[in-house]
Amino acid sequence: MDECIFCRIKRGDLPATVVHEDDHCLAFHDKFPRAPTHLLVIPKKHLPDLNALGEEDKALVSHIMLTIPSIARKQGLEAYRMATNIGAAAGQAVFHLHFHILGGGPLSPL
Ligand code: DGP
Repeated sequence: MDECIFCRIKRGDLPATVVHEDDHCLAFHDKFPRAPTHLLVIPKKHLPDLNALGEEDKALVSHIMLTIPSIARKQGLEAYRMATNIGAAAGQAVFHLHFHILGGGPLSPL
């Protein structure tokens, strides 16, 4: 976990443009944006991906799902896509659960 890029951002050891922080999650701009606005929302708790969630994380997930629309609204996003990759074959490169928020312009269809 010491080496996890997103844990390092969470601790302030790596710079990031943070747009939201609370007790449970952090949102910041993606370093390699693939949309005019590309944010990442992470739980502060280190979880490798969605599959790692347990019953004990119900409140955390609920909090993040309720926080994402608020973050998007504050960023002026009327339309946006939220996505999470699970596993390298699906494109996951950072193994700390994160939700991409993509918007600010037309998105290609999935
Ligand atoms: P994924 O492929 O779903 O694991 O997405 C990981 C995202 O993390 C990818 O869009 C690029 C972004 N990323 C990688 N390293 C950094 C970093 O050091 N800072 C920030 N802000 N984003 C990063």
